[in-house]
Amino acid sequence: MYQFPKGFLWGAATSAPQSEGAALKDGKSPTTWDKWFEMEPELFYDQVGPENTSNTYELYKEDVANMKAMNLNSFRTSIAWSRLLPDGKNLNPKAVAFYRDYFQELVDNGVEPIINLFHFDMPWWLMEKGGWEARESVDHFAYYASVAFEQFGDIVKKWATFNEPLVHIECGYYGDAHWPKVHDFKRAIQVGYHTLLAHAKAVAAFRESKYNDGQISIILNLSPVYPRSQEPADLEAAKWADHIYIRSFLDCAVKGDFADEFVALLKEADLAPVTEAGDREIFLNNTVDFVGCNYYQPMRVQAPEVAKRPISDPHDLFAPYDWPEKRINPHRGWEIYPRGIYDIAMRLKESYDNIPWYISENGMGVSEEERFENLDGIIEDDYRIEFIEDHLAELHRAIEAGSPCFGYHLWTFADCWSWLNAYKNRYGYYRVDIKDGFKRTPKQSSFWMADVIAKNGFSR
Ligand code: BGP
Repeated sequence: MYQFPKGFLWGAATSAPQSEGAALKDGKSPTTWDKWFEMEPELFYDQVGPENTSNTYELYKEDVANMKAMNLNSFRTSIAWSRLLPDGKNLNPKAVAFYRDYFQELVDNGVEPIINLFHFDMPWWLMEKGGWEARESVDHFAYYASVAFEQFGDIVKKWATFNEPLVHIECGYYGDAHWPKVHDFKRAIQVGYHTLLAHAKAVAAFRESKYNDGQISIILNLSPVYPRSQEPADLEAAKWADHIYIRSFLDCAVKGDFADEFVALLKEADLAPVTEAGDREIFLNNTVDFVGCNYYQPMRVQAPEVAKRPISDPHDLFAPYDWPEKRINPHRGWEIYPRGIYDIAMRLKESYDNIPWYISENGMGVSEEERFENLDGIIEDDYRIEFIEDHLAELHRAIEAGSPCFGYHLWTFADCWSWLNAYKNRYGYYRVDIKDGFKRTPKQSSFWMADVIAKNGFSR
């Protein structure tokens, strides 16, 4: 029997831009996603855009009732910045009413809300001023954060500032999957620096807010790095992947500082960001109370074929190599490696001073999932149950070994829209039929998970 600690948080996660719909309704101003879809709809799978996400804006009460039926005791979503403050300054009363009602509904049904402030959804008005590249974004974000704490802090006691800021930077500043799709690692570093400063200033705003009796965190994609071999060149590549993808944000958010070695590398490579006097104190004085860890797959790293110094694109570290043990989810192309969850759990315990943390995302995306529908109209997602069991078993092992993990959230509760992939890959405990008024139907995994939660564990 895999028995989990008393009070363990069982839940699921989504985000405002991926689930709310109503992208331009009731005063919300456009984000980069809304504008990008307007400009290049053909880039989005089946040309389904952000206005068509799962309509939680209207259906949240039904979702919360379903969460209750599934025994979930926690749930993460985000606030849409451009809904709450459409022009960055003035409060949208309809947004306040919506979020207050949504969050209260969760609490009233025994589902603890964990509310995140930024999930890749940059307001367009701010993007036009340079987005995260412009230092002024930092103060705009800190203001937005202070308004959110003020408006919802009586209901919400667990907060996050950013979801996977590194993914946003990787895909938008040295990749093509997020706006503004530029390829410039130096600019990416500056964007990362401003994001971290915005995070730290939001933490400061939280500490100063009148409802500071809660806790605040950051949600990071933490994929453990495994070198191809113990050869010095592969170990060197793994070290830099680890600095860039794990330590840069984690060290700063938890310890309030960057690794000296990382700072030296950036300087040597002429990649160091522009900073201002006083920034260091802001980082040092505003560390998080807990960490959210999104874990999907590990990072397999090897030395680039041609050693490049300085690193101009970290993707060079992921040169294709067929790892013998690789098990791939054929739908999403991502590796399935449950052991990675144990390794990152122990790393958080050992290198981050026992910081409390939880799995804020883990999950398996499957395309054309209606293939697995049975005669009763239920999707038999045994592959998802197996995926969750395998990861929970490894997580349990880490908890037994002392890692202070307090929860497990699946991505996602009800199938949601996913950026350029739109509804291609489904992740939810609930199916959402986008052609039938976003109708929700439980999948097999939701019944299985309801039982796991009731027993606070499972046996296999
Ligand atoms: C994470 C994001 C989510 C979600 C998830 C699944 O990186 O935080 O927003 O999208 O991945 O990935 P995808 O939808 O790309 O398959």
